[in-house]
Amino acid sequence: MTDPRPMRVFSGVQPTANAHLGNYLGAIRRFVPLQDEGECIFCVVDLHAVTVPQDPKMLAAQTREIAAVYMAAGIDPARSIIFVQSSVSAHAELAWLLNCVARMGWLERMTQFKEKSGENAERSSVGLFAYPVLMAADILAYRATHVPVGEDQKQHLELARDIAARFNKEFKAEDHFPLPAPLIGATAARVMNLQDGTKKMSKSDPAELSRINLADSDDVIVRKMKKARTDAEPLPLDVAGLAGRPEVDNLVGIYAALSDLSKQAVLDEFAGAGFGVFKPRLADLAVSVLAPVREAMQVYLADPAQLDALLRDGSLKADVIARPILQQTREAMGFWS
Ligand code: AQP
Repeated sequence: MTDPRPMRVFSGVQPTANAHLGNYLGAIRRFVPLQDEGECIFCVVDLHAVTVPQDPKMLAAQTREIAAVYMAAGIDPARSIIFVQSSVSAHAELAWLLNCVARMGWLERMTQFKEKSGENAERSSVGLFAYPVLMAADILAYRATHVPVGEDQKQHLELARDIAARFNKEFKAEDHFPLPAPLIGATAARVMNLQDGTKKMSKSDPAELSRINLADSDDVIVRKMKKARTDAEPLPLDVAGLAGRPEVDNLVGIYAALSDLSKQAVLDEFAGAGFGVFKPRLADLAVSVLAPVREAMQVYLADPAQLDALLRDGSLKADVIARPILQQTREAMGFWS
């Protein structure tokens, strides 16, 4: 059945250091064309960032950096709402209400918590455990219908749907929260670590060579591509030949996403070639796509007062949408007001 509601898109990126190629291809770049399809709300999710330790001296700068990345990538603050999560209190308030709807067992199944907490689950913050409920609140505070994310967030999106459905049922408020649909890209949904194709590219990996940061200079991009791990075989004829070669599969996927081609189309061009040929072409392509984004980011970051004014304006607009939805949620739960 076609969803009768107008499309409202919500997504967020954490202001942890080093926004990278995975964030860009898996999420941020895909936000841009959605501006032609529906109302778009893009958030710098600083409340998520502090679920792991952040340097208080850096957090505000990192927040501005993600806002600059959004605009440098092509999100237009005149058409879309760009704002900082902690500046709209409905996120934290709704998260508490939804914490009382979500079940412990649901959260215990979240693989990202297991990965991020590792051996040390007992020492992790309660916030890291409850993070997916805050993410559900982020989305449901706007009754968003569509959420563009990388594949790593798919499980959290399913949880947001479960929380919405349980709320609607428990409080007999059918359709109070729409069930948000994930929008996961066909290519680069999971960009992998350049040194280990079995791990996703991540901001928190201590190895700089594992990722390409959006702030990297052209020379650094070229060097990281050159040093990306591969194997001794040439590129295969077809996609089936990428099986069991995760690093090669990843580089072909990155090339495909950067050039808006399928992996097969990339292989049609490079089948039989060695990495001495492929890597310089990939590096040139990455530089041609990422350099304009980096340069535009630098322009936005050079005027923090203007950036802050845009973010404040975005907060006001976001609050106008979220506040009544929070109020209706309180009423459905029977709170005094
Ligand atoms: N490797 C990736 N490939 C494709 N998409 C990715 N995303 C993240 N990594 C990849 C998508 O980027 C968006 C913003 O991510 P985030 O800032 O919320 O943080 P994350 O998913 O936790 O990303 P990181 O890099 O792994 O951060 P750390 O290391 O701090 O945990 C999301 O849509 C995400 O799917």
